[in-house]
Amino acid sequence: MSGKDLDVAIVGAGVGGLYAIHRLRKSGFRVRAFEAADGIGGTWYWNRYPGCRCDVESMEYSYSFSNDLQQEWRWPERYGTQPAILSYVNHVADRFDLRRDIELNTRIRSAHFDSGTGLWTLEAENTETGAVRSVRASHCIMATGNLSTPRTPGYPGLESFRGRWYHTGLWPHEGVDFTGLRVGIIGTGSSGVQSIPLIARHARHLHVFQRTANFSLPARNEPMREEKESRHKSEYEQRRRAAYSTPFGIAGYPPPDRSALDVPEEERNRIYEAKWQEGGSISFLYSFNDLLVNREANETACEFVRNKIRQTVKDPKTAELLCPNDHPIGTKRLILDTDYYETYNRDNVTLVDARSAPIREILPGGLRTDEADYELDAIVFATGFDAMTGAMKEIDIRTDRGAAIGEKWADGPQTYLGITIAGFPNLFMVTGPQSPGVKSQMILSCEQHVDWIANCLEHLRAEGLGVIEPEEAAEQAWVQHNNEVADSTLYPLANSWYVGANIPGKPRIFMPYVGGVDRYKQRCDAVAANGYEGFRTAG
Ligand code: N01
Repeated sequence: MSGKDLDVAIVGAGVGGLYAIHRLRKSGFRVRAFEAADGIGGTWYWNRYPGCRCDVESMEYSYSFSNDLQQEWRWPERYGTQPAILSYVNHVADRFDLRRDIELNTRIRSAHFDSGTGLWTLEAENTETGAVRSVRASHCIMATGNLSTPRTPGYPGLESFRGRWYHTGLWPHEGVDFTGLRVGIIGTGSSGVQSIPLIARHARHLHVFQRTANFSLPARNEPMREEKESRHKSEYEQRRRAAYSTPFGIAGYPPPDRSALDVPEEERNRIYEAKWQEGGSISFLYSFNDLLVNREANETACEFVRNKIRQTVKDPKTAELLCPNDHPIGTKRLILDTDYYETYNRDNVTLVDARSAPIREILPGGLRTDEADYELDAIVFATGFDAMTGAMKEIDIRTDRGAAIGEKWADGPQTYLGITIAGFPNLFMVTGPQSPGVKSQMILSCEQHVDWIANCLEHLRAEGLGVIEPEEAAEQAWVQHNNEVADSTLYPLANSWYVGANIPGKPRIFMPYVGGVDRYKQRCDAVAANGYEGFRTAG
């Protein structure tokens, strides 16, 4: 094919995009990644708020593609902090010489496919100069992330605020000194819950505006134990392989075989207590085999955690307000924290119920709810992201045959395997909607997707095929399968970003695949083994 600059254009240089560069280069493809930020790392580049840390353990949350890398890298703590993970990602980029194929400060504004030439043309804007140029590639990989489009509620008056305001997902690189300030934080998802204890240590006063209480478990972070590290490293190969046979892509947790309802209350609570002491979300959700599918079983775990909150938080009114009661535990991302509930025992922290008295406007000196005015010097929006579809929809992706991503996904995402989209030839996503990405160890899912895509491109090259695109019927069947799997669980009951509930007007569709990494990978492998079943190819 003539007139092309690249075999594969990769959009995004987070953990998925970086591995795509490495893997596709190994297969001999000419690749280049385009990244809007002035550094690599995606999520770990942008989310620099105090307390930002991964909720998957360090020994798991890393690449598996190089045994030397996983043996040599030392993780200092049980869970990686944002700076630790970002330095790991930078190490990987240097070690595998990835930077020569990355263009920073480059935002892809549009991607148009021309069926005549069989090429994608991407409009790449230099974020520093505003200069725009075109890049032409046979294939496009969108490694744009699921939680990469921060959203701030459109309260009137924000522009009049005299203090400083921040979004956790766009945190200033130089950090923020809250010493002596009256701070308000809006949002109590993972970002809010992680940052609240740290902001509270420095602020003169911290008001937490909570619309919905979430379940949070103690992370039990600690310095990495040497024996744990060396045991894990000696088992890495088997563990990584075994991870693909588990629902969350993490090995080492024996699957439970009992219902929570088959166990007497005292024993059940002993099991929950052991998990609570151990720390971690998967181990807690693995207490029993029906916590995510049976409401009554789930309620036993909810009540255990509510009682922990009541025991920890001294003021009974505050404790009750912190007790989640609108969703089954685990159906929103289960949060891991360090001293979250304890923080409400500090004299300088006040919990405000933003459900019964919603925030109405930002004032020059603070904010106003239906009930009161609050004087604030700084506001932190921990209000989340336009998750899973936001980053794709921000790019004008279309074809000369009239397909446009904004229209195609107007009522929610439709994909085949969460990797490809009918109507959009030669376009791939890494951990897209309707894949288990966000419900798994994300780096493992990125590797699995990129490997699948690389194998597919090798197949096309070997067969002399220029174009691949999923059939409409295969896509519809996958969308339906996704919905059926989700509906067989309790997940759709929660108003979470999994269903787009945090974005006003976003269609309510359950977006992640919750059938498990194990089932999902088997399906992806079978599709490839059956000659890319469900796909149309052409020369
Ligand atoms: O965002 P969220 P996040 N007025 O959407 C509230 C990953 N992550 O950035 O529930 C008042 O979860 C909103 O309230 P409600 C992880 O997968 C991982 O915290 O919509 N409040 C909610 O409380 C996570 O799930 C890690 O009623 C408003 C909060 O803002 C995902 O990122 C760390 C509001 C948003 O919570 C997103 O987490 C951090 C309004 N107008 C993030 N609008 C780890 O690895 C929104 N809210 C540990």
